[in-house]
Order: sequence, then C-alpha cells, then structure tokens
Amino acid sequence: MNALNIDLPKLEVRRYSQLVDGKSGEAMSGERFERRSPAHGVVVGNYPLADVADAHAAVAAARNAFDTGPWPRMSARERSEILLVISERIAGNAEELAMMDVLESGKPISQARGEMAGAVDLWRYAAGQARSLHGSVPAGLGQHMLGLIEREPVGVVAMITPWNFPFVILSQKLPFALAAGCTVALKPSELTPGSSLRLGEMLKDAGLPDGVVNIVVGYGNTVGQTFAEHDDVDMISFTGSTQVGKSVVRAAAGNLKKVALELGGKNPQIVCADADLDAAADAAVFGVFFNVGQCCNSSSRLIVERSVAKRFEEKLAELTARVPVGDPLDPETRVGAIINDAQMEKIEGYLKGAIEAGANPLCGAERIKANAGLYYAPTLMSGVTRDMKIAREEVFGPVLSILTFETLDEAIGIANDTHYGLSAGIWTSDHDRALIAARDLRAGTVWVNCWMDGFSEMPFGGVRQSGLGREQGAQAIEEFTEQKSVLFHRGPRAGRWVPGV
Ligand code: TXE
Repeated sequence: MNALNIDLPKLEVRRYSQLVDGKSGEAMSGERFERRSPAHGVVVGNYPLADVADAHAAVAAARNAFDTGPWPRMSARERSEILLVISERIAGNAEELAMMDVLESGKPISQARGEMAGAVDLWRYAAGQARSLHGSVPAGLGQHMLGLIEREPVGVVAMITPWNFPFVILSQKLPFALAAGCTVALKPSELTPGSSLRLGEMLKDAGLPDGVVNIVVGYGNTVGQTFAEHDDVDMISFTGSTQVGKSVVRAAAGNLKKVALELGGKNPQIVCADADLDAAADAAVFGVFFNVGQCCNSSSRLIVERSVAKRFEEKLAELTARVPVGDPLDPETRVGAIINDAQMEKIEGYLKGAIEAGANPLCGAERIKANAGLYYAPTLMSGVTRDMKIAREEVFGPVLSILTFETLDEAIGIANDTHYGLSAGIWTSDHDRALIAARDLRAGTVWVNCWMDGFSEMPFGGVRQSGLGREQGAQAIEEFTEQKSVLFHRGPRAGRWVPGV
C-alpha cells in the first residue's frame, strides 16, 4: 500500500480503446500491448497497438471530417461551446486523468494534479480564442478595391506527443487546432497513452462530431512516420526530441506540409552575486529536478558568478538533500521515477562521461532502490566546463551541470553556446543586467528572477534547434490557420489590359 491507499498488485489493469471516425475499438491487427509503471514495476494499462493501416484510417477519417463534415463549417460560437463542455469534462475527471499519467510516467501525483489544472485552463483559453479569431481589411487599397484577409483552418493536423507531460502537451495543441476548425489524427507516446485515449471518450460525450479527433497508439517509426509522410495531412505538430523532429521535417517535405516543432533544450540559469541567493537556489533545484529533469524546460545548466559559486553550491547541496524522492503516489514526493531503462542508461552514460572528463559529483550520481521502480538520485555536478558533453547535450534526467563566470558577457556567451534555444533565465537585483540578459539570451522564453512560470497567455516555443513555431499565447490559434486574401473590385473595370479594346 502507499499514501493514497492504492493496492498496486491488485490494481485492475485498464483496457483502453483507440478512436477512429467516432468508433472506439481495437487496432486492425487486433494486437495489444501493455505498460508497466516505471515507479512500481506493475502493469497499469493495456492498449490496442496501432500500425500503419490504423494511421491511414485515422488520417482518412480526419480528412473526410474536414472536407465534408460539420466541424470546420460551424460557427465559432458552436465550436467554442463544445470546447467549454470538454474543459468541464476534463475538470470533472481530473483526478482519474492525473492518476493515469502518474502510473504510466512515474511523475508525482501532486504535480500531475497541477498539470490537469493547467490543461483545463488551456482548453478554456482556446474556447475563447475560437471566438476572437478574425481576419482584417486593409484600409488603403484605393476606392475600387475591397480586400478581405480571411483566416481559414489549415485542414487535417497530425499530432505526435511525448511521454513527459502527456496531457498538458496535448492540451497545448489540440484545443487550439479544434478552435480553428481543424480535424486531427493524434498519436500519443506509446509509453503514456492512457490519458489521451480517455480524453477520446470525453470528446465523444461532449458532442464532438465523428472523425474530428482520431487517436491511435503505435510506435514512432510506424504510426508517427506515416503521419509525417502522409499526403492527406496538411500540418504536423510534433513535440519530442530534436533528432526525431528533424526526421519529421524530412518526412513532411513530401507534400510540404506545415510543420510545428517543440523540441529539446539545454536551458541555462545565470546566477549573479547580487541576486537573492536563497530564492535562486530554490529555483535552481526546482528547475532541474522537476519531473526528474525529464522536461524540455529543465534548467540543466547553472552558470554562477565565481565570487559566490562555492557558497551557492553549498546551498544547492543542502536543498537537494531535502528533496523528497520516491513513490509518486505519496503526495509529499517531489521527484518520482525515470520513464524507462533506456532513459536511465542514457543518464548514467552522461554522468560517466562527465566524471571521466573531470567534473565532480557533489551529490547523487547513483540509482536509488525503491518500490521495484526506476529511481535516480538528484545529482549536482560541479566543475563542469562548456566543452563537456554534459554541458551541451540534453541529459533529460535529474542532473545539474554547474559552471562559473566572471562577467555578464561571459555568462551570456556560455548560456548561448549550444544548438538549443528553448528557455533561459537570470537571477540578479540589477535591472540593467536583467534587461541586457533578456535581450541577449537566445531563447524563446527568458525568466528573470523566476523559473518555469507559465501562463496560457504567454507564447511557448524555441529558437534554433529547439523548435519551430509557438504554442499558447494570443496567436496560438493562428498557428492552425492559413490566411486567404480575397479581393473584391468595386464599380466598372477601369481600363483594359489588351490594348485597343
Ligand atoms: O523521444 P522521441 P524519446 C528528448 C529527451 C529524451 C529523448 C528521447 O532528450 O531523452 O528525446 O526520448 C514519436 N516519426 N525528449 O525517445 O523519440 C514517439 O513515438 C514520427 C524531449 O521518447 O522524440 C513519441 O510519440 N514520430 C521532449 C514522440 O515521437 C516519432 C520530450 C517523442 O519521441 C518517430 C520527449 C518518427 N520517426 C523526449 N520516432 C521535449 N521536448 O519535451 C519517435 N516518434
């Protein structure tokens, strides 16, 4: 038993269905697969295993719903009302959805509950955007011309989502695409498909027409690749690794579909000597150990002013020792399990390489045995230099690389010395330094004296190899639209092109 009194060995393994053209059912092959909780080692879900044929069926249903169905033709008000009903269903079933994400991903229950609240807000925000989306009319085209710039849904959107924030990442995409009038073929990660499939049931109940959202779960190289290549898909929205993001771009070139990518990061926090060091230390520990560091926004690099580096490392070590690690079903837990063996081996590989290269673990750097699950101790690595792999590549684990600097220019240089550009931050009480850093850090988001605060109103996405396009924010719906220019001539045609007529 655990803090929530869930008897895991006796847990009834939930059997999920896929959703294609409004019908819940099995994959065409009839095959199924299972997922074990990485935190407990027991089977927690059983899912239909979709293959290429299911991916084609999902796209065909979305295509038909877009080309002939009511959804893109409804008024914004009607679409918005359905999105609001869905948001209420999500809110009403938040605990069940949170538990699905916890059991499949190993993330702490307190965090998963927060993610569901964030997801509800995104659905509500998108419902509002459905009604505020508008085109424009340029005022200066002359007395004979009326120009209308319309916004139309882009069409069929394929979505591919990862395992680290299964429901929130889906909610950063799906409600905005629906608000615009698009139809969707969705492939959640094969490691965490439960909450997405459960959402499929809610969509039907909320009155979403058949075929508007189709959900199939399969592997990246079958279902994912089929979506990315498919000629009937007008746009692909992908969140995952930079490496797979690049392969999605290559596959999407076949029909030049629109591509939106939210990829990895190697996000730096700069800590200046004049900062509130206690606040910065707490944010540094939160920034890297949140979601066990399996987070595109993980602040995996800390760049500390040399004069306070020693003192700051001591503060970090003290705080890290107090972080509750273990069973994600315990509401006090802050750090849960690693997603799978492959990820665990990846983390261990990076640490081995860093130690060989001369970095020094201040704490952690080992597995923790608990609950028959996969746990890794929060790890602080001191003496990291900017050329080390651990300072440049995404570890995606609870590992903080600590580097030092003398001048702000040097700090910004180190911060920008990566192929990524998702997020960055600075801790300082000097407004000038903060403003210079906010200007010069190459990232989609810069946090000043805070970390990872997010709002539906604020756009999210990366520059360089961290992605293409933005999710959330006032323009989120526009990502799922195309502009159309319509020109109306007023009055008799002036002059003729053909001479002499
Ligand atoms: O990601 P993948 P993985 C990073 C992180 C992590 C690494 C590997 O560094 O260690 O990626 O994680 C689908 N065509 N991030 O292997 O493979 C796949 O099924 C189309 C960062 O899980 O990118 C899943 O649904 N789709 C990231 C999704 O892509 C393919 C979140 C993500 O899987 C595909 C996750 C293909 N050829 C990992 N191959 C973030 N930005 O937060 C796989 N997929």
